[in-house]
Amino acid sequence: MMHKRYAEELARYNELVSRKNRKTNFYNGIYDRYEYPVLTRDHIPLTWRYDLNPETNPHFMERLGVNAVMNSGAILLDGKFYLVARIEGNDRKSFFGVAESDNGVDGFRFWDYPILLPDTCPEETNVYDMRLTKHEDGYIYGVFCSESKDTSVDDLSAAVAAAGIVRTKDLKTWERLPNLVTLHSPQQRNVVLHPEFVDGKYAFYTRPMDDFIETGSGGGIGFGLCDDITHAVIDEERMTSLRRYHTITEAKNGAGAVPIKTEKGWIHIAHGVRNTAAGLRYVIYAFATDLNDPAKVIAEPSGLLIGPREGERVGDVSNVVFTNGAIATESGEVYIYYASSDTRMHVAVTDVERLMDYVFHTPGDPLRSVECVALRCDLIRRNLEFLERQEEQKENR
Ligand code: M1P
Repeated sequence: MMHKRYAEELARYNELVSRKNRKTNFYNGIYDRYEYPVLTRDHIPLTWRYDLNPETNPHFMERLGVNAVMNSGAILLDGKFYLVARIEGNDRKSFFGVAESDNGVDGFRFWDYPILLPDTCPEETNVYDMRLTKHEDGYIYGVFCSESKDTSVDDLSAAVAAAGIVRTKDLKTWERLPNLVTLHSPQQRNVVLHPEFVDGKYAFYTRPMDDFIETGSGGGIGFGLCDDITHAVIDEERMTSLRRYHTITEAKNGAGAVPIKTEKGWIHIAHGVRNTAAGLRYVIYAFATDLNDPAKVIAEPSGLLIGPREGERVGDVSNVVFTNGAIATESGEVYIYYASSDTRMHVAVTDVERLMDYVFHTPGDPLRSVECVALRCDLIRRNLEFLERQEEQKENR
């Protein structure tokens, strides 16, 4: 006999995972937002949380609760949309689970089991934020943060972040490779594998850090090459998109989705962090790098592409939007998956044409208020002149 509450909870779960999503009336011409998150903690199957046997769980209690579903890698395989989500248990440990949808905006359902990674790293305590790269070598790589306790200092919270690497062909069987070694950066998070070889080598976007939270001397998003992905070692890290004073990247930034190849350059969707009286504020921004030299920034629009809005502002870590996955389809649609406030997953949908227009034609940040307002006055003047010309033409007709 099932517990009487099971049918009720199952009905609620089924209703949630079959709910249709729809565009909101948010408008900026760049992307569409969707009304409902694509994944939340309530999308986690009941079998992952409850013991369904009334003999061992007479009160139908959650035995292994889930606190949040967030920062997800994304990939399109055989026409289906897959998210490898970061699932955080009530115990604060994160792990990965594959959720699948036919259309990328709703209907995401987790597979029967989460991913059980090969346990090759005994000191590793936590794993999160996997980026999925379909590499030209034929593998799908997952690069994620592998976090361990920092035993070199007498501080219970001190941790070390490194980039863990796994690879697969089907998202089912995962081979764990040794963690990335960056010879000149003590810590790494937000590492992304570039999908193509560069000068015959594997290329990674890195985020050099002196410390677990503070990037310290790390000047922004780095880029490094390595010969052998099965023992990935990066010596030199070149800088790509930089942190800058009084911008959205002042405190730190980090690569997000695997860059999207376009005819004019690689488009990167990343995150930038600034400090506020209420703590760190995370937003999503975009930039482009050269097709032949993916470390060289060739366009960087000013400011944020996606900021936390309305309910997105509130969660476990409020005032955060964060991306580590986007999908560009063959027909040119782009699905940007982002988490809000380290709590739930959303999608913003655009296309390559609009993204390119945004990245290559939005003015860069002049870095000073007086120049920003001059830029805006110039836009207003051109608009007023344009409107005047339209009026004149109407009168002359
Ligand atoms: O809490 C916000 C984000 O903080 C970290 O990002 P960063 O390394 O740039 O500080 C990550 O741990 C990320 O998971 C988290 O969403």
